[in-house]
Amino acid sequence: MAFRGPFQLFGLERSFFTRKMEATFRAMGVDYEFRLKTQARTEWLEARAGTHLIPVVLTPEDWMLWDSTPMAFDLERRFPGRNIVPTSPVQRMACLLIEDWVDEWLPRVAVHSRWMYDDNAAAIARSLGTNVAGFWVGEEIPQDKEPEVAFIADFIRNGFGNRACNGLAATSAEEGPIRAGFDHQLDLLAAIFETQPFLFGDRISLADVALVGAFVSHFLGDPEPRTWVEARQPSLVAWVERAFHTTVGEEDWLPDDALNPLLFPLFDEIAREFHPHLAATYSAMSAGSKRFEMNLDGRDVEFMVVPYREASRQFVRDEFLQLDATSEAKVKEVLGSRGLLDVYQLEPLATFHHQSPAGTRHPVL
Ligand SMILES: N[C@@H](CCC(=O)N[C@@H](CS)C(=O)NCC(=O)O)C(=O)O
Repeated sequence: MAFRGPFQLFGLERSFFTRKMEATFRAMGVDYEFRLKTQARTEWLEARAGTHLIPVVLTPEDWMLWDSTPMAFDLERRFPGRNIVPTSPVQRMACLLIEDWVDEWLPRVAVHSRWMYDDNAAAIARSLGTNVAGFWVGEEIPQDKEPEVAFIADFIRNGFGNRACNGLAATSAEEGPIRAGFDHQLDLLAAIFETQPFLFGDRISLADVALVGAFVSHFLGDPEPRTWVEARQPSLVAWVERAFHTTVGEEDWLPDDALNPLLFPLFDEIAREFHPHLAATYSAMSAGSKRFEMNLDGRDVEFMVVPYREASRQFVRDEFLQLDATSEAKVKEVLGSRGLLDVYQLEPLATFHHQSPAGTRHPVL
């Protein structure tokens, strides 16, 4: 690479996707600097990146990028040999299916556990306010900066926190099912990591990295869900610690494109709520709706449409469409036969565009 220098990762310490991107850099052994998206840098960053979302990444060429999945694929092209997306077809598709679930469905647990518990919400709002005011969590804040930290913390908690929970139906009314689902997910993950270091064998993958980001930012970073993990599957604390400190080397994924049989109960879990949710989002977007209701285990639950779901659905779909005939047959046999590809085979929505003035991937108005 002609241009040298670290990638600069702009985000916040308690942000789900900032930590996913950080975990990606770490797993691939790519030189990066974690810089805070402070109030003072916001105008510049948003003008350069064209989005208010975090993280954004300034590349060595001085390009400002956003969106963790395509950025991970960009790193794959830049650093061959350090790849974390499996190259054999079944493992590759399985990795993308799990990554999509982590990115698009675990945020429901993440926002619920963050904002629906008073002590947790207060502590994390303060951490976010601390970062936005220009300080790292744990750093001493000068007395004259205290009002600014408190103001930003209140603003985030009352504005963003409640809105995020309502949109994802992650409110107190859903506490029971969200907790039960998360406990089950922890059980499934712990069972896999008892048999092998990472989801697809000895080598860390993009799906592992997405999980690491979720745990570092929220499930272990937040006091409330941390107690849930510690009570249910404490071995995952050590797994996250190890994975966050792993850089790819010569390790391999399982031979012959095999999947650990323990991944299939995880796929059942992914198909239980997330795939119906993706299908319902697709129908709502097709109808031009901004909200929709879907049935979750007997309950009618209302969600806001998240247009980005269509973007990530198309990323996975495009990977599937690129397979040669032999690979496609194998992927269909192992994953398609279980219905895991159905929602990804729906045609791209004509009204959806990856480029938009809002910079968040939106329907065309
Ligand atoms: N698809 C994006 C998602 C980025 C994202 O949603 N970031 C969250 C923080 S973790 C955010 O900026 N939320 C602010 C908002 O939704 O207004 C990625 O993978 O980077």
